[in-house]
Amino acid sequence: MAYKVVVVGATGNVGREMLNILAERQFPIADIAAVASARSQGDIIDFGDSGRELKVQNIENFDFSGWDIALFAAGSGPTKIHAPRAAAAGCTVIDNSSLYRMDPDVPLIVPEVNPHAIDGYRKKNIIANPNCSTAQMVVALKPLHDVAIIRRVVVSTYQSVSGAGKAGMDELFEQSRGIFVGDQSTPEKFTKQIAFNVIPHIGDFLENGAYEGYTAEELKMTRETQKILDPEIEVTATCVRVPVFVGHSEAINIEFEKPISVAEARAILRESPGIMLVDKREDGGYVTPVECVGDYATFISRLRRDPTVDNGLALWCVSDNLRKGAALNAVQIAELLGRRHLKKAA
Ligand code: 11C
Repeated sequence: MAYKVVVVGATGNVGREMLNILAERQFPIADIAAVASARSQGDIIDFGDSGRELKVQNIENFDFSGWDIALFAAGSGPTKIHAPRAAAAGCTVIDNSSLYRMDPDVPLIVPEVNPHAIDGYRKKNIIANPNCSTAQMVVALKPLHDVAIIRRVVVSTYQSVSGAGKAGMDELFEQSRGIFVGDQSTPEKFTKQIAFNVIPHIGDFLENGAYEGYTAEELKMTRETQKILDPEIEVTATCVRVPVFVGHSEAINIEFEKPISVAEARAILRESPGIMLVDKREDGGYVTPVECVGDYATFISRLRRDPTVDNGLALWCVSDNLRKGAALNAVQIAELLGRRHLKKAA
């Protein structure tokens, strides 16, 4: 069985990674279309390293009938218009935007964590992909939660500029260059200088409710973790932008209901899907974001007891935000959909 697949937002950071990963993983493709805004119509892009080139089609008049799966990496605005159109035409949407994540009729899926939840996709024919910082965290939390039941998570993120799109990457590059050559520009994409700096602000500030003063990105980490993993888990997040091009890092403190030793956690994580444990207590015995770029895994390092709570662990978690945080997870959802549903329907 092979599928007709559309990548929407194919010219952006995540769309290109979707094409790369579909090709890398030899996803069973009967036909593939690269779709983007009118601005990119007619551009030629690579279908990963397959040797095949695709001519970009205009989303405004793209007909989704007859296509099986659409991977959307188009942002909330275009997605709001075109995802329901695709879904109604019988093409299952896997959406990377935040638009549908908390919709009770839309499954929010990380295949290593809650694959069974995909079965609810038919209500809207849409499946949501989580925020990048949530995806890698729940991959790390799930196997530990299964054994010792997580009650509370305190997480600080170190998020790369690619999370803010190509414009974020360009701003870091231009600012860094400008500082060396004495040609400094005013920040546009970020609120302050990002080169040689860190900014404790991702997403809009929340003005009311229990999470007043947090940012939208921080609340996504709480709500999405609850929807994907367990609604009882409390998450308090501080999300920080750092001058790294690709790869999000997270320092995570976890409080469990039951005791769990470092040795047990280490043995569990070593066997868990999607995780690479790289944790030597010596110089360089941990993974940094530059080392995770282009990889599929969520890397765990610096695993240790947190002695400030009864049953606590602390760890360092790094992953490629454009891959596990976005494009890879979306392709894994497509693979899961094929295995559990489309094949049966054929
Ligand atoms: C960032 N996590 O790093 C964001 C990007 O809800 O999909 C992804 C935003 C989202 O800026």
